[in-house]
Amino acid sequence: NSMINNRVSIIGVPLDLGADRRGVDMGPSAIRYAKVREKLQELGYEVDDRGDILPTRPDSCYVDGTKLKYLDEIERVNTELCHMVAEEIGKGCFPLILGGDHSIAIGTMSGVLQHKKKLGVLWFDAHGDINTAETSPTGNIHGMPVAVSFGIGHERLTGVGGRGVKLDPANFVMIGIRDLDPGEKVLLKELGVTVYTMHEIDIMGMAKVMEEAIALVSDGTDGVHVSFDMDVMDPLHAPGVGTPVFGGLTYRESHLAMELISTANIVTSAEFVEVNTVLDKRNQTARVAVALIGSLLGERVL
Ligand code: B3U
Ligand code: MN
Ligand code: MN
Repeated sequence: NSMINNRVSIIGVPLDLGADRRGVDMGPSAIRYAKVREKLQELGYEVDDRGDILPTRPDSCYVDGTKLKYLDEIERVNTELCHMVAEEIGKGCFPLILGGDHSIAIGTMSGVLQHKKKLGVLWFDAHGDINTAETSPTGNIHGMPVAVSFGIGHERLTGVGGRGVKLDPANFVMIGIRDLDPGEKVLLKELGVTVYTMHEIDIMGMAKVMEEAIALVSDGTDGVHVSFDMDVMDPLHAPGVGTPVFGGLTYRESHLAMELISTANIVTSAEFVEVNTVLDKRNQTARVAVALIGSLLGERVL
């Protein structure tokens, strides 16, 4: 797989403030317990586990008179993550980020953007994560990283990694969506983001969806990031997530998607987020995440 360097750097981000709910802070540990390093080594990668970026737990939730929760600490952690991701890519390593809640995509994507100015993104999620302070029903920042990556949102978040380079909605594709807030629907249409909801997946099948999605994110881009929120999967297959939504991807559809991305040879960074160990069953969701990471990075049955 030529797009993927044979060196993978693992970065854990045990942040749960963006979800305002305990449990996802143990995601990186759970995924390590499920032997992510061993899986990657089996596949022939040289793995450097850079450890965790450690958040602190502030006792005040609100700052600056905004309705965004834990803005200070989320900005700080994402700024550190941004630098670390940029550093690993600079060394020629493939960054694999383990969450943590999905607000960490702010740091991951701004870090990748330091090197790949025309980045394509495949966003797997039950949710759109494209809220702003105005549209968010919760004030939870894990529902906002997509907006932030387009330069829309609180300046302390859009400022992570510098104001200059942002993502182009034309190269941003969402897959598996089935729960959008009213303001998110408006913004998605306004920006022209391509969204494959569960409806399209049911009608077209995952193979066709991925064929189109891969074409869109590779067209004129210099890299592709895969952001995988475990809640894109059906709760039957991934019960350990903070906000489960019925009617999601099966185990097989998820694997097929990862295998097709791997075969297309386009991926340059990835993150797996929202594993909630408190709600999980015998670490099932973390084990599924590791299996998907394997498929994304080249594992095949035969
Ligand atoms: N859209 C809602 C709920 C939500 C978003 N992401 C997750 N849940 N995991 C919000 O809070 O923005
Ligand atoms: Mn998400
Ligand atoms: Mn989600």
